[in-house]
Amino acid sequence: MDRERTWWKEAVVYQIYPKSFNDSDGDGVGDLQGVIDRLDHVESLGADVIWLNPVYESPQADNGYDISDYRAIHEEYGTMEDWEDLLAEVHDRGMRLIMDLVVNHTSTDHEWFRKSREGEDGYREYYYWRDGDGEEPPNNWKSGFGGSAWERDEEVGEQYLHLFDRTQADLNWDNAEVREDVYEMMNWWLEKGIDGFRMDVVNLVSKPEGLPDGDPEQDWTGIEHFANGPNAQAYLEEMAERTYDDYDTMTVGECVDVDVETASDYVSADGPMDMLFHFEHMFVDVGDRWLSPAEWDLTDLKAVMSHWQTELDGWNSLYLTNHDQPRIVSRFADDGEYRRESGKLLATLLFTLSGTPYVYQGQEIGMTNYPWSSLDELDDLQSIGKVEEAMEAGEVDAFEEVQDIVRARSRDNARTPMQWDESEHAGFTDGDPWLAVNPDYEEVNVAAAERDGDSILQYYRTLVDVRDENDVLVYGDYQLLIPDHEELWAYRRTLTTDGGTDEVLVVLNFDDTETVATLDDAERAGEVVVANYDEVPTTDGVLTLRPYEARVYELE
Ligand code: TEU
Repeated sequence: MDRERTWWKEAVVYQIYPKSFNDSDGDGVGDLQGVIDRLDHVESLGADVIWLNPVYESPQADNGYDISDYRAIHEEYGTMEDWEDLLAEVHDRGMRLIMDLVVNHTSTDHEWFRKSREGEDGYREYYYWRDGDGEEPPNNWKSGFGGSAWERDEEVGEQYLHLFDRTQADLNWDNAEVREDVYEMMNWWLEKGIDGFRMDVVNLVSKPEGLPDGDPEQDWTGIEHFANGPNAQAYLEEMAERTYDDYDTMTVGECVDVDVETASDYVSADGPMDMLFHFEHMFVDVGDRWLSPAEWDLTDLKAVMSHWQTELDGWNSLYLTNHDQPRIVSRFADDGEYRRESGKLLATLLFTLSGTPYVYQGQEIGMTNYPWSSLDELDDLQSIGKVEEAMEAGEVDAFEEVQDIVRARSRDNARTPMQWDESEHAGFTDGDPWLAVNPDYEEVNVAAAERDGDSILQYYRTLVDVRDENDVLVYGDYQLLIPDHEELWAYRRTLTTDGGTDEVLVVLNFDDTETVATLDDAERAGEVVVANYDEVPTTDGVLTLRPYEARVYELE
């Protein structure tokens, strides 16, 4: 483990999805002034860095991940002045701000794509245009949102590649002009004083010569070709050299279909990124297709996370959800009777593993998945695309048939408006919210959590302090214990410095029943550092944990 002390290793990152965070002008859509108005909440949590999802000019087909102008702010979110005020307010509070960098693709409304369609000098090669065979696509690659990854443009008479929505055309990074324009744009934002980037699907930017067909058995056909392509490492290294390497920044790359070995090339000490988001733990409950659910076992989740804890040559990012994933209490624990204990249990996991923890808005109050009951209620291109694809294939006749899967898996679960209080629309807006507010908002909201000294929110604040005060939780080695236990996740963290060796034991019960285990380490269990139940009984090696109980002990 690379123990060199660095601010972003000791940081806690709070992720804000501006469209759903807080609406200041009553148009039902969150905005930048709304973020500024709620910075006290973020600061009070003890967050050090804010990751802002895309706020750039965009037709909003994919809620901002379809950018039409990288140097302008989306009108519904406010103005560049509002953004500059936000940056100043964040810095005045001693926090940092990282922006979302979306350069694998642009919106088809972007000037580059318009010039490319018109074949303006040199712009045609900014994207992937191919003849294809009449109506047939040039290859069998699929879009991550369902359907073919190719769209025919009748006027151009050719097809263009889009690994996501047809309004998100993939940039041709093999074209040095494209890379130059991207680096210039990044330096423009760095000069404005941002503290880094979260980089969207950044390991997809290099596509192999000839764009060969993919294995049709793959749910995302072609991924073995367009993920970690032939020049991905080289382009990321060039990007780092030409932009953020000259600044005191933090970079985290979203990398689909990456394993520990490839990831180590990207984030090792001399790699082009500080950390990355992998998806291996995000697929423990996903079958071979998006629409096919799979029962998940704790032993699988433990195995995946422990592998990254011990085998990554670099620094881990720690996340259990974000704007693309379901709510964690609903997914990994219990969002009913034990929602409070579950929220705290998962927080304990996130703050006691080695790496930088990311908290997604609403996670700190234990927000839950939404009971979607029709396709019309949904906004997320991926959920809608996957259901429509199955309907077109005749696999699904009615929404009811896939309702449970959509309720469990839809990205919209993470995008329902933030729940601030018990007032109408959960205090998110005085207008009509762009997406439905979760009906549990009268119970699950920030105001109620503030009034309740034993709330999940208060527990997050405690964990932030505990992590600040215990370097072993940041820089310590990780050792999984009882790997085959199906209800308990137990591990030891160990840090040896000149001042001696610190050890802590973390024990987490992922079951809704009392669970007993014998742990040698528990014989050395000393002071309780933090726990999500009051009265923690002493132990002589035999541990009896209550439903969704979490305990962190100092080891003597
Ligand atoms: O997501 C990439 C991506 O592949 C995820 O949407 C993935 O499909 C999902 O996590 C389910 O497993 C990024 C952004 O985070 C996402 O919001 C965008 O829609 C997408 O890229 C295109 O920019």
